Amino acid sequence: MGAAAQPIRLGASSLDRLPAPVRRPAYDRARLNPGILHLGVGAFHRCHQAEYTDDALEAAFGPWGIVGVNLRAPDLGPTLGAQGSLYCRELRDGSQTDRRLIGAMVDTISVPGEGQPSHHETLKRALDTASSAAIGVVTLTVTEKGYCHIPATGELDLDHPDIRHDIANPQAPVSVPGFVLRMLALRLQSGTPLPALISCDNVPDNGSTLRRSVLGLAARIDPALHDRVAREAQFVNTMVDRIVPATRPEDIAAFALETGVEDLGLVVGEPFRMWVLEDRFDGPLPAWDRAGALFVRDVAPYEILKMRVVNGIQSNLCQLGVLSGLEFMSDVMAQEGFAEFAERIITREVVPNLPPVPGVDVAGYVTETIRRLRNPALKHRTQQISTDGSQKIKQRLLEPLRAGLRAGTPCDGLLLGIAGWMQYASGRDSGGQRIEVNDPFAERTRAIGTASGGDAATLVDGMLEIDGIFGFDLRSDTAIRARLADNVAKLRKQPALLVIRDFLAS
Ligand code: CS2
Repeated sequence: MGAAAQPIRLGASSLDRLPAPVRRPAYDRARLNPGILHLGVGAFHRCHQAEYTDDALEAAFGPWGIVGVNLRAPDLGPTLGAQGSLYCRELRDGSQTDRRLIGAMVDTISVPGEGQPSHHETLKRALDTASSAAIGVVTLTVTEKGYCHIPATGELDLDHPDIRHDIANPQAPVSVPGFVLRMLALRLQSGTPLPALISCDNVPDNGSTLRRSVLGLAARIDPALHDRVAREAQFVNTMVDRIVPATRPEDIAAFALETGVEDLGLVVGEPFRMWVLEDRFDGPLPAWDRAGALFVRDVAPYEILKMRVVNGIQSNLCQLGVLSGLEFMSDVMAQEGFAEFAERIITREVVPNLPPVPGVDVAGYVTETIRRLRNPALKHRTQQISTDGSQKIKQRLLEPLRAGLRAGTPCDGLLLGIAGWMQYASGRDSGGQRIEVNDPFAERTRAIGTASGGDAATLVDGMLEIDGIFGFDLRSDTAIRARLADNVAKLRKQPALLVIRDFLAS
């Protein structure tokens, strides 16, 4: 192949064209049978649980191939489907790159939206697979909003259009809780053992939240089914961690240029990874423990640590980054002031109120987190992290704030991050220019922004009235309202970077 030759598409027949430094699975993929069904095949799953599963298969081979199911876009057909479910993951740290072919995924099913051709057949295929005895594990990364819960309370949102749909049509669900419930119903009907239900989203008590959503729906559909699911289904809480930005066309192009192979399923992440699972499922699981996953009795301390430190910094700074016109998280962290601000909030405002985390040196964890977020090779868009902020800020910013208020520790940096979210969610940057807000609450928050007519206190009051995000406590705290309004006013007067520098100087 000459230098200008077209790259060949990744797939089973082109594997010998992948250059040797791209590591391949050490097990025989031809012998791999499906055993895991994963809901929500995005970049994160492919770079996290699928890699752990590949490691587990190498350590102790078993029937743990992954069938990836998407109930929402993207359609995996043109990417993974056309590649026999093969793809590579690339880890980047500064100038270091490590590439590996992941073999654990064996099939994908993408269900087109309701009303689209083949919706019914594909949904049936997904449900048949999910309820077959071969599948012993169901993992999920469906994003926070996939649970259809009310962020402030964790309860199923019965007004959610997809939930309303599934109450009326339980046999043809469109929501994630509806799909899981239908799968459980089919298994219970046919006497097929129930799989482990393992949520891998950044949702507080993710497994329990899934359980609440599934049971909330079951209660509306069939009380007897509700009782059986409540008694028999095992929902596992987990903490997951690895930064995996959305893959960009530039990443795919660079991979093709350097390897001669085009991989439309490529994912790019950081070397760091962590997975902590609640040790509560009594059936067989892949040997994820041999891949470094930790099985513990109580995941909560790990989850709180991760959500308040790693995600806490991301969600504090991403909106301030968008307001400052900074595209990537690493650009934000490279600006003088931002990284120091992050470290200061975490050490003074968050760490003092964390529960003890067994086996983790929290100070070292914070230093490592700052290093990870500075990694210039990761192109993690501030807009991507800001997406669905309404579903994220409770666990990342509001809970640490509440803990700080209870303990009497400082919380000025947290308040600045929350004010940043409010300004961002209003749909205008500091200079009054329109910004894109991609969030289930966007219509409401933009309307609050417009109605406030530029008055910071009115904006803050309007936002705090959204009890689905903020609950009821903060709106009655006049001091907090005033401090938030002061921060919003500052963010409107000057660039976020200057506000942060003032903060650091104070
Ligand atoms: C990010 C996370 O977009 C986001 O919400 O905060 O995806 C984050 O990168 C991961 O949780 C890191 O483990």
